[in-house]
Amino acid sequence: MELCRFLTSQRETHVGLLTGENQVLDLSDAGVNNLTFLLETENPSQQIEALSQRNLARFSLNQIQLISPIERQEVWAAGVTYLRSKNARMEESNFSANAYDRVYSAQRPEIFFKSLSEKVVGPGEPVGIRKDAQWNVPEPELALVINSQGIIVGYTIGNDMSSRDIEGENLLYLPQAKTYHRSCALGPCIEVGSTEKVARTWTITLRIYRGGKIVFEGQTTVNRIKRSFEELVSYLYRSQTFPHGAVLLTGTGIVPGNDFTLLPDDKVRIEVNGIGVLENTVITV
Ligand code: DO4
Ligand code: MG
Repeated sequence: MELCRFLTSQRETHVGLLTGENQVLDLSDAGVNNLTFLLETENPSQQIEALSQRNLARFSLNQIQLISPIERQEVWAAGVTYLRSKNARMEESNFSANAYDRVYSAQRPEIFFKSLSEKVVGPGEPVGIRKDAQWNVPEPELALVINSQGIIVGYTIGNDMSSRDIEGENLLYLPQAKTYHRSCALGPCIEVGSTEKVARTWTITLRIYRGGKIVFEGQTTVNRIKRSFEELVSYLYRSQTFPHGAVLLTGTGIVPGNDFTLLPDDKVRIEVNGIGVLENTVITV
């Protein structure tokens, strides 16, 4: 079940359910104006299933605009959870190579703050590359959607945009490499009702287009994530509170070769076969 947020032609924000026929069932027609409220209920799948049986307004996708599927959730990110990420980062940084090597097998995972919800970019909106960075990449990641109790209630697609030269120069620059204007995209919807076992069968595919042609293509599977989702969430929620819930990006397993950098106007297309497609164009910020 794919929960989404969208703008109507009157620019009103509604909560919806994507249907298989390129349509959105308007859950706000049943009085649901808040997606977090649904995710905080005892059994979100059951609630959504009951709502989907009602005779509610429907829109076709070309009548509405999908927006970022979160409300007031903070966005955090786990790092170096795939072997590919550890190796790529050890290559980009002589200075910090040892840190990546150690955190990959350490008991405590790397978790860092990524974005406030109001700064998250939704489907179709531009993502940013920093004007003071020379080496920029998208990081296509499965994102866990977690309620205030620390329970995983859904999954979405995340793009953890990153400046490799800034991170590679010194690990203490990580917040500048990771958290800047338009550095986090989420969407197009939240898949509710899938277990971790199911999510681990999903494939993540990244395609980057330049002038209509593919300039990079890569694929990985969620099952290559070294740590369990429960383990990552338990560290995120330790000595911490999230009254509106949180989103946790689970790390990247796809890193383009060291000679690749994003350019303005590139199109980044991330597909997770259990969720959908998140597509954003790159601009300099
Ligand atoms: O250690 C730096 C960031 C790691 C990261 O974002 C990832 O592995 O996806
Ligand atoms: Mg990342």
